[in-house]
Amino acid sequence: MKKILLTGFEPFDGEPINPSWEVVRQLDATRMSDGSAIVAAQLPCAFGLALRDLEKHIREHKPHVVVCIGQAGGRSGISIERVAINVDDARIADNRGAQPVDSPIVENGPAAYFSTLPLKAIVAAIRSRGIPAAVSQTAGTFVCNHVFYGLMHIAAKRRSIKHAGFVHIPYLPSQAIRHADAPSMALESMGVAILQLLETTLTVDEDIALPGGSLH
Ligand code: PCA
Repeated sequence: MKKILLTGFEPFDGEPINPSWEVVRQLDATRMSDGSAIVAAQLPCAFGLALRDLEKHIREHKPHVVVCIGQAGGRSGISIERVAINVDDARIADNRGAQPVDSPIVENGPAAYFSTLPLKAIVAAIRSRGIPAAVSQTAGTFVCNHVFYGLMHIAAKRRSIKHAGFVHIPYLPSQAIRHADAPSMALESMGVAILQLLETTLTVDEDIALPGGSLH
C-alpha cells in the first residue's frame, strides 16, 4: 500500500501542546482518494535528533509523499513553505538544550532546496475551502527549517519520494488565549486544510500560476 508520511512536532518554547502534532495524529491511518494511507509520526523538537527520526520513518515506511508540519505562533493562516536553507541559527535552545548559531545543516550541501509540493495549487485549494493560506518564503532557521532542509536533502536522493515539503500552522485557540493579540485557527479547519493539501498534491501534475509572493 502506498504511504504518505505526515509528521508533527512535540511541544516547545513553553507551550503545553503543539498544534502540528494535534492535527497530524488525528489524520493517522486516513485513506486518500488514490488509496494511499497516512502514517503519522511525531518528531522531537531537537536539532539532529529530529532528522535522524525522520530518516528512520522514511526508511521504515517508504512513503511516496512526505509532508512535515510545525507550529508558527503568530502566523494567521496555513503557510506552505517554498524554500529550506542550509543554516541552523537558533534564537532559543531546542528541547534538548542545543542552540546552534550559523552552522550548516549539511556540510557542503546546496544553499537551499525548493519544496516539491504544488504550492500555488495548494493555496488556491485550501482557500476554496474557506481557510486562509499563503506561500511562505521562509521557514525560519530553527528546528522546522532544519527538518525541512534535511527532508529535501533525503528526497533529492530517493526517487521513490515524489513530493516533499513543509507547512507551518498557527496556534490553536487554546494556546492563543495566553498570547496577547495572537491569531489562531481551529483544529478542525487545520485538519481540513492538510487533507486538502494532500489531495491536491496527489492530483495536480503541474502547479498553477497564481500571483502571490511577498513585497518584503
Ligand atoms: N515549530 C518550530 C520547531 C517545532 C515547531 O513546531 C519551528 O518553526 O522551527
